[in-house]
Amino acid sequence: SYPGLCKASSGSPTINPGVQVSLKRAVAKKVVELIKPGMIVGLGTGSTASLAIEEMGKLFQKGKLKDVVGVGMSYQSKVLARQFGVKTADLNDVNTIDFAFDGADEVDSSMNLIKGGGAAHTMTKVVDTTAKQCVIIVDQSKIVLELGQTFPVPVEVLPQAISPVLRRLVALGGVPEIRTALRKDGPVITDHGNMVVDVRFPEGIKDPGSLERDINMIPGVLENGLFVGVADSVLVATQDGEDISV
Ligand code: ABF
Repeated sequence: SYPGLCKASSGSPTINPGVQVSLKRAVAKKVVELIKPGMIVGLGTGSTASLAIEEMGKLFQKGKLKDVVGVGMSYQSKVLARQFGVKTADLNDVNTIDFAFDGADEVDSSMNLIKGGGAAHTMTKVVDTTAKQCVIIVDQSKIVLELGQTFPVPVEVLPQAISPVLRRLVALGGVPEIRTALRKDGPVITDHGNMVVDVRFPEGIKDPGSLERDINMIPGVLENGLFVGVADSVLVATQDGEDISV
């Protein structure tokens, strides 16, 4: 259960798009308050994390966030950081990540996540798991009773291995579909040159941890979008204005 929070829904909750944007903005403002001077900060990707990068930029301009450095988790977050004036470094040039914020596609009551709607889950998992503290920022529409109810599990796959990987995903009980670009005439290609397969599990995802491991054991799979035990806290913006940590 979610104390004081919206009820978890068993389907896709409807939320007015205008309201949703203001909820994302609210939770983005909240998370940047947690950033302390001198921190190396993992910069998440997606529309909610982008708003947080924008809010960081405003604080930089005011001379706050002294000696803070951001590490982008995707091209999108790197470009935005530069655009908003957030100082950046590459992951390989820092010794640690003190704090990371990131969005998610689904969150369950144990703070397990599905991520990867933006096809960036491989690097986000690297940065989120490297961070000493990983805070997920979402609006209430992302809260679910069980992972996989509204969103498939994204899997990044080496293009040369796509056929055997699809067969192995079916053997795990999945219904895989190669993600195509908006124009539907080609596959989505990740920042790393790979394909993304979205996998639905009609029988449900009863044990996200073992499914996460089983998918990653398939040769040719780079990483999947189940994030089990990665989030240290989740900030949820709700329509009644409360920000609640799950
Ligand atoms: C990234 O952005 C992804 O892991 C997730 O797919 C997505 C969430 O985006 P948004 O905040 O736009 O809903 O964090």
